Formats: sequence, C-alpha cells, structure tokens
Amino acid sequence: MNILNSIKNNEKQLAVLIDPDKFLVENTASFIEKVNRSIATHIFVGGSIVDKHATEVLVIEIKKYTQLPIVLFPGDVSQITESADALLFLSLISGRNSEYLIGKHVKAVSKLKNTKLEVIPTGYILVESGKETAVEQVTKTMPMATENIQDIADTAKAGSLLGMKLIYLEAGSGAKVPVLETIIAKVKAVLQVPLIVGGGIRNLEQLEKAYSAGADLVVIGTAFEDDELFFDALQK
Ligand code: 1GP
Repeated sequence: MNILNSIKNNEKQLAVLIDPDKFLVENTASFIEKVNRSIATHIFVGGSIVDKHATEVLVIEIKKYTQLPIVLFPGDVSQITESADALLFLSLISGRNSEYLIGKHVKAVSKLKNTKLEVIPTGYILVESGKETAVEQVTKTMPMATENIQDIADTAKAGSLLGMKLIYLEAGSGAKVPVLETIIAKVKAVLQVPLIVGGGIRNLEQLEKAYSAGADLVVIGTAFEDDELFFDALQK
C-alpha cells in the first residue's frame, strides 16, 4: 500500500494520534477496537519525548489489531522503527532551527537504510495557539503569529515548491484553540498537495470546521486520551 496516495485531497480523513509516552501498551486491543469502529483512516504514532524502544513496541502491538496504515510522526530520530508503514519526514519550516529543518534528517539516514518504511517529506508549520506547546519547547522555535496569514501561506507554498508532499498545520498537542479556519482556508488555497491539520481539536464541531475550511486529514490525539467516549461521536 502506498501511504502517501492514501492521504487524498478533499476526502475528510482522520488520523488518531497515539503518543507512546502517554499510552499504556496493555490498553492497545480495546483502544484500537474503538479506532476500527470509527471513521479514522490512519493511525499516527509519535510524541515530543518518547523512550527509545517504546514506539517500536507500541507499533508492533497496534499492528496485531488493525489494517489501518500506521504512520510515524516522530519528535526524534530515536522514534524511527521499520515496524510502521510510513514515516512523516517532518521539516519544521515555520522555525529557523537548522536541527529541525535538516539536521535530524541527516542523522535519520543511517536508520532508514535497508528499511521498507515509506518516507514522506512533510512541511511542518507550527501556528500560535494561545499557550506554549511541547513542540515549541523541544524545538526552541516560535510558532507563526496568527495575524500573519500571508506569511503562513507563503511558508506552506515554499514547502511544496521544495518538493514536500504534505503540509501539516500544527497548533500543538493539547492546544487551547485549533488552527483558525481562516488560516486553513488560505493555506489550502495555495496548495496542490494534501493539507494535514492538528492540535487542539476536541469535538465534532471543531472537526467539521477544519474539514470545511480545507483540511484533508485531521489529526486528533489529546481528545481521545482524555475521553475515549469521543469515539462514539465518530462512528462509521
Ligand atoms: C499534535 O496535531 C497533533 O501534534 C494532535 O494534537 O493532541 O491536541 O489532538 P492534539
């Protein structure tokens, strides 16, 4: 299966994000059963700070219970495991920290050698969301100001012109407010590649708003960590 091709324009797809640092492996079967019954189309695995082997252990466990594609969304090179189907090769193009623009990628090369992981170049854009997020702390970069919509759209466009196959608009895990619809719409309008939106989406209304504004794939993590009943609102 080609994972990039499974992330399509204008199809309202949903990725459930599982952070190995916050998730108990023994809960995998029951959690994934809920994912399977929901409208989720992808499972993303990753987090800002994760123990070295936790990602691999979790991915292997998840695979036992689902056919959905498992995509790594790593905060660090140590989270790369070939047990997954694909890897978002994220470049933090909203920031100017060279480690997160290209440095970690160079370090990843030796880990990627001889793996079958599908590597998907992804432009990652952190947008201001009302409180400091883990991405900000870990990467030591500032999010882009919400009033600079043109700047955000230009950054996304520049990423796609550099050959990035996906653009990810990120408010940050557990963000107070999701990325504004005006920003999603403006970015979508300049892109040909699919647009991923995540951070702070906690209910159906916010999910629908993100789709209506132009998100092709929405990523939700914290809302499921806080309350698995949210899956009930997302039944197929
Ligand atoms: C975080 O975009 C993802 O990187 C999802 O965010 O945990 O707030 O849903 P939440």
